[in-house]
Amino acid sequence: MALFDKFKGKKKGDNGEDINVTEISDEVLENEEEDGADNEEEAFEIELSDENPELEDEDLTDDEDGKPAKKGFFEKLKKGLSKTRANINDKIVTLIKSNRKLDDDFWEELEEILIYADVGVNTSLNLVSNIQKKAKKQKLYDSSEVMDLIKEEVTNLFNNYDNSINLTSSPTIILVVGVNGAGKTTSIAKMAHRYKKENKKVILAAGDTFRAAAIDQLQVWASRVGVELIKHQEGSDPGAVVFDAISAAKARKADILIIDTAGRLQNKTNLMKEIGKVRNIIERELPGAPHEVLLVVDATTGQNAISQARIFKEATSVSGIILTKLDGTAKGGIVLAVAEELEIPVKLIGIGEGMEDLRDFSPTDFIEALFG
Ligand SMILES: Nc1nc2c(ncn2[C@@H]2O[C@H](COP(=O)(O)OP(=O)(O)OP(=O)(O)O)[C@@H](O)[C@H]2O)c(=O)[nH]1
Ligand SMILES: [Mg+2]
Repeated sequence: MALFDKFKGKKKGDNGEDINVTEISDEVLENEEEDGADNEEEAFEIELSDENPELEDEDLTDDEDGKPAKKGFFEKLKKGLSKTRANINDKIVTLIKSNRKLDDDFWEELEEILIYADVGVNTSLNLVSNIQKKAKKQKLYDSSEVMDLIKEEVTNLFNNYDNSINLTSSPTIILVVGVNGAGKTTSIAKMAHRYKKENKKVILAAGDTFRAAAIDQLQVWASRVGVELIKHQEGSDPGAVVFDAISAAKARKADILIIDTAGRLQNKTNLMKEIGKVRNIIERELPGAPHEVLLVVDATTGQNAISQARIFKEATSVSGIILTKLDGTAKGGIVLAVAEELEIPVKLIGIGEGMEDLRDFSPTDFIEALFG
């Protein structure tokens, strides 16, 4: 069956066709295995988590200005985070109900809940220590009073960051990087879909030339979303693709150029070198660009997501994180660990496979959906 025909099911596209992200990716991932590339270093072997649920049909309708309808918008976020909510909020509520007093056991158990939800050891210990100090200062003795402090401290974790995507330049160049399977290509499709609906002229660049299937996958998305794709053949130089894409973006007065990159090469060193090369070409061709370097990390990989991010951060400066698949994990506490331990703002979060399921990361909404 042609790749294009495999779309079905969940969400109507611009032309009324259905869009389903999973099926295309499965085929592409199978093709990838056939392609070989089996000698990458271990840190870059990412198994797609089988924690990912079969997602149900969703009922998101759009209003006239193309933004997802307000009704249900927050509910969808809450639903996307429901596993994490059950793992963090519900457990804290139970702890509060069973431990009336703020004794050592209470603080230890709170630490355990956070660590278990992948908030990260350091972040969890710091959070609890700060909450404990404040509780003491405010002379709180009853555990029921502690929830507000938890929300306050979690909010503080995000205070130093600007979570918005910088779209002020024209064209804005967004370079998207991350290991294989993290969700780069589908996140790019979701971004393109959204910006197009906001009446922006979007161009995509198929910078993952390592696999023919990667180019095909992005082509399918570009056609579905209705944006132009600049691509070369499999095995061609990604730098040349990027060069052409920037020329096209300038010539066509595009608002946004989003560049896909390989997540899988022969090894990590090659991958980092390639990202560096692509970045140099962007800088040379458009001073001030790239305006965003977004690192896509899969929330279901837990603490591994943090180590991957560190490696990318060393190789190239990263301006923001796209944290995908939060719907597929109970350990969405990773959002807090990313903020605290990487010092890179989370800018977008993936909470499902539908086209509207890539959201701006709003700390307030996130905390409300988690603890509200
Ligand atoms: N449930 C869920 N699945 C997601 C989300 N984001 C991406 N995915 C799925 O993750 C899988 C991999 O996504 P891709 O976009 O192909 O990943 P990639 O980083 O481009 O992978 P490579 O091209 O191999 O480097 C696909 O099945 C996507 O549908 C999300 O937020 N939630
Ligand atoms: Mg891809």
